[in-house]
Amino acid sequence: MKSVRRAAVFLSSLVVASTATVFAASAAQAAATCYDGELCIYQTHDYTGSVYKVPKRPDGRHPCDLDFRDNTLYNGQSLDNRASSIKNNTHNSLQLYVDPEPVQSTPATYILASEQSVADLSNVPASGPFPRMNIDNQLSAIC
Ligand SMILES: [Ca+2]
Repeated sequence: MKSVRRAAVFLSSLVVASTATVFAASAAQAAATCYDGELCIYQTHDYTGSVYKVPKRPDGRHPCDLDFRDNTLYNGQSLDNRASSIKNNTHNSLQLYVDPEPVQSTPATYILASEQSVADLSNVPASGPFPRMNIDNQLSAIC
C-alpha cells in the first residue's frame, strides 16, 4: 500500500513539473510576439530566443535606445552585443549602431527600413561595395 501511495505522489509531482514547463514555454513564446508598432530584438536567428522590445522615445515618435549596456533580454542577459535578428514593426526607418552612445557625426552601421525585418544579422543586405555585412552579436544602439 505504501509503495502505491509513493507512486501516486511521484506521478502527481511529474504532472506538476511538466505543467510548469508548458507555462514557462508559453510565456517565452508570448513575449517573442512582435506587434504592430514595436521594435523587437532577438537573441538568436529567425526571431527566436530571448527578446527585448525597445521602448519609444519620450516624445513617443519611435523606439530609440543609444546604449544597450543597461538593457536586459527577457532571460535576464545583457542585450549589448547579443542581437542576432530584429523586427522593425514600426512605421519609421531606424539607425543601427555597433557602438553605444553614437555621437551625431557617427554614421549608422545600418539603416533598418520601416517594417523591415532581418532574420540573420550575420548576413545583412547592404549597399555599396559590400553586398552583405555581418553585425551579428554586435548591436549596441538603435534609434
Ligand atoms: Ca539603454
